[in-house]
Amino acid sequence: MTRPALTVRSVEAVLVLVPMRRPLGTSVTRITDAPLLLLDLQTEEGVTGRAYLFCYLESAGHAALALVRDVNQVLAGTSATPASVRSVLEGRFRLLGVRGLVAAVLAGVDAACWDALAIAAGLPLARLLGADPRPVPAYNSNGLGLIDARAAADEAQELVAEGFRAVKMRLGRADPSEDLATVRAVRAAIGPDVELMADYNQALGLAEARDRCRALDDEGLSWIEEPLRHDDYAANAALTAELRTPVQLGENFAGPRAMALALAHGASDLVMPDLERIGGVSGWIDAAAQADTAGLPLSSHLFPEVSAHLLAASPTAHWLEYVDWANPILDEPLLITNGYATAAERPGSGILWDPVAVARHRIG
Ligand code: SMN
Ligand code: MG
Repeated sequence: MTRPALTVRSVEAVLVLVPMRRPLGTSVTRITDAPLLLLDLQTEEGVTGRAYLFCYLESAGHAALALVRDVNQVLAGTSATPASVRSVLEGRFRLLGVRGLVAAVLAGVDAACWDALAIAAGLPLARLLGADPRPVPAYNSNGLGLIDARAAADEAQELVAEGFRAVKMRLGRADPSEDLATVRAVRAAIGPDVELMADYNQALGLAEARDRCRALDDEGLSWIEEPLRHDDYAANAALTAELRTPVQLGENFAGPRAMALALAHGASDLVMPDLERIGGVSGWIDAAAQADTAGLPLSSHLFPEVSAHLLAASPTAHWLEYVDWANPILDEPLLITNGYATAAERPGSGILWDPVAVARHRIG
């Protein structure tokens, strides 16, 4: 039998609740603190791979923490390659179903495995994936929730002043004219040269989306994100065909097969998979190949530290979504320079915890 290069010793997790610098009000919920599950995959060889999950709700963080205990039980002593880890974990969770939170935990463990592999190889993750780390354009997504037009205009200026050439705002107010007025106020505040993205977080039905998105079609938005429920690919395709503004979908692609189905429907002009929902680094590699084959621009969702490596290695890389939510517990947060994110040059994905900050924010 071939000996594995790395063997899993343990997989451990810590749950932290990190206050966000700018609370994020979306069309469905308002988030003020980020529940992050910090994963450490230790190997017998002394290399530790790290990754974190964004759990959306504190309760989901505690549930994910419990799932990691099962992960640890079945992985200890097995090969730390992503393919082997996936096959062991898919077996463990098959009867429960590899979906939702279970799939997210598997994606996090996959990302931690890739981190360990890259550290063991002495390479930044982007190089392990066959690419040079290179600057990727980033938009500032830290805020611009559902706040009133004047506050949004001020906040948009602050987001640009943090060193970005693009920002994303949330839409989906009960009154469409308030959305339109806020888009115009933000545009007036940032000027014509800063790109502006808008995200409905699935707030609309098709008939309403037709009216509301058409009314925004001349506002110069770089994209309209998730106007409809994410998995009604036929409805998304109909809307995409009608609008001049590109439609963006992807943070809810539940693995590469869901993305393939969306692409087969022509559901959007642009795609933005999420590391935790697309299946970790392994899932992203599949997604990046699909976007390349289909000729679709590919952006990232959250997880800017790992996404900077992944986009550097993605042929149709478009925008990196920048959020600073993990910064308080990271030892060396991702650097943004002149609106570009550059993946860390140190081996791995560059994720290191700040132990003092982790202890301060730990809730599980
Ligand atoms: C979003 C992501 C995570 C939490 C709240 C809102 C949003 C985005 O959909 O794309 O940033
Ligand atoms: Mg979104």
